[in-house]
Amino acid sequence: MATVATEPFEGQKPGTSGLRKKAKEFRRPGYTENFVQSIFDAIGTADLTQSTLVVGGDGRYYMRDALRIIVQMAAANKVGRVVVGKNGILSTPAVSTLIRKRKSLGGIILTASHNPGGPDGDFGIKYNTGNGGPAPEGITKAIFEKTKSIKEYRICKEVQVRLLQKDWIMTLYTVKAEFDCIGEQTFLGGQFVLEIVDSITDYAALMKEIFDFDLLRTFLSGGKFRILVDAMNGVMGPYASRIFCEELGAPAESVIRNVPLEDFGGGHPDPNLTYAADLVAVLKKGEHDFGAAFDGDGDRNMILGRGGFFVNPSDSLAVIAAHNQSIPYFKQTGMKGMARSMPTSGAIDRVAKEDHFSLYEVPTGWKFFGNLMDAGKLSLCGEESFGTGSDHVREKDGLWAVLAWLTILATSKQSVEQVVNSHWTKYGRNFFTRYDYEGVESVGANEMMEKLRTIVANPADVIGKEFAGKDDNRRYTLSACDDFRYEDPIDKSITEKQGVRFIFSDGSRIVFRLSGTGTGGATIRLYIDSFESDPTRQMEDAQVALRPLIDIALEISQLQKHTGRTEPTVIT
Ligand code: G16
Repeated sequence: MATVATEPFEGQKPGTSGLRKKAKEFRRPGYTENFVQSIFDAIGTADLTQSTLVVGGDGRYYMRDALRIIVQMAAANKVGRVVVGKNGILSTPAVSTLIRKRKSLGGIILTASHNPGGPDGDFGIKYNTGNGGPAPEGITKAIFEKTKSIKEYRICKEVQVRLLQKDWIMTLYTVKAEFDCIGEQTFLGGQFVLEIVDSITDYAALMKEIFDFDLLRTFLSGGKFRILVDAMNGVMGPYASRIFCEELGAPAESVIRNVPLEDFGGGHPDPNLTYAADLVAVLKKGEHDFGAAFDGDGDRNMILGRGGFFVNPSDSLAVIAAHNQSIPYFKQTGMKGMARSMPTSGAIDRVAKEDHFSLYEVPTGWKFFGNLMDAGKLSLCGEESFGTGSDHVREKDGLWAVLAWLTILATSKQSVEQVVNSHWTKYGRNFFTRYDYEGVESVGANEMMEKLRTIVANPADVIGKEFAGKDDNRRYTLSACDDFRYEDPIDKSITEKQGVRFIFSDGSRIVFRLSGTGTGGATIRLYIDSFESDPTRQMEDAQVALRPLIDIALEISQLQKHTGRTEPTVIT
């Protein structure tokens, strides 16, 4: 057991979802150790000997080393038991499942989610609390404070972790009878237990409680309804193969890129139209009825229909909300309430209003849903950033979203496109788009945000002003603007500066914020949401329908002047 002297590293500040940096940064001697010790120091519980900590990640480069360090530091910090997925592999929703099932103190997730991996890619460490969800702001702030004054960390190198073999990922996924290292190993005279569990079993069991697997098996087996699921060489390959193919009978070729790779095969494991373009291209051939993709750690999802019909994540959430009673879990537990992040379109608001459910609007970040769920006020929520989930865990859950969609398709007997079109006919359509400008110089991006904040700080100067796009005669009158501020309805904590909003008299919204998950420069996100009740215009392309508001957003922000960018990196 050693206490090692150290000095603080600058900038160990958790962002939207944990600390994300280049893997190279985490590999600096002491960098990972400092952050992990700061987590233990911030937890502040004097006696951890009766506590369980769950640790796992998406298999990206550096995960094995980080896992070894965390296990050895947990032992040195007197944690009683650490539960690890086999060879470290656990999807983010699977970590949440295990934390809750084991009534753990919390968990540490090793992922940078949708960010690229490999030696030049990104890595991340996130602490989740005992409810299974990402640590709330109060705790992440406390962790950051500890990183600024850390003087020593504790590590116990006697704890040798046997699961770290050469070719560790291949060993896990190519050997069939692979559970030989599953079980408990005891160290330090019985004071520390390392328990290796199958990465999938508990998660799959939870899915079986939520959904009607008999219904889904009849729907998928025999390949009558053809699905294609792209795991993007992230953590989800084994989960998707086990659940869609082994459990539900879809043909083995229904899951592609299903081997987790340290560098995601050189790809960008972000399920959107740009980074999952290959899947979209295959769906366009019209040979499949349904397509889906997951991100690196399995909490995000993208839904496609026959011919590559794209379901915007905000619409996906609203559709699941409208069909919630076709999902056995919601039938049993009741729909306690719905929520979305602020930039997410108002599509779900219309379902909540029409069907009389409470609707909450929180800042970007899954951590903001946790308190509402714990208080029994929230069952279903989602974000425009391809995140959808429910209170079955405290993370967004990509595979859950796909099973929800398959349930809707199996019960409604409609195609994806028909389900979405009928939804728009009933509730109206919220056109939505997001423009991402990735890797922008931080100086220009910050300048732009400051200018926007100055505008909204003096609303009287702009409210009532009329705006129009370049080539369009539609006029939009500004009715409100602000920098989104959130008061948590449960613990009353305040979170400020969560996105600059311009709201027009017809309800259309333009929102600007900087991403809190990137690692290189800044990423500007521009979100546009506009409701269309006229059925003759609802089938229009979102980019065409929103063109005037996009022009207005670029004009108000002077984005090109501040960043030099004429085009976004990703359009959703
Ligand atoms: C994380 C959070 C999400 C958030 C997303 C994007 O997702 O869990 O709640 O919407 O980041 O955040 P930003 O716009 O700040 O980049 P993930 O999948 O990256 O963990």
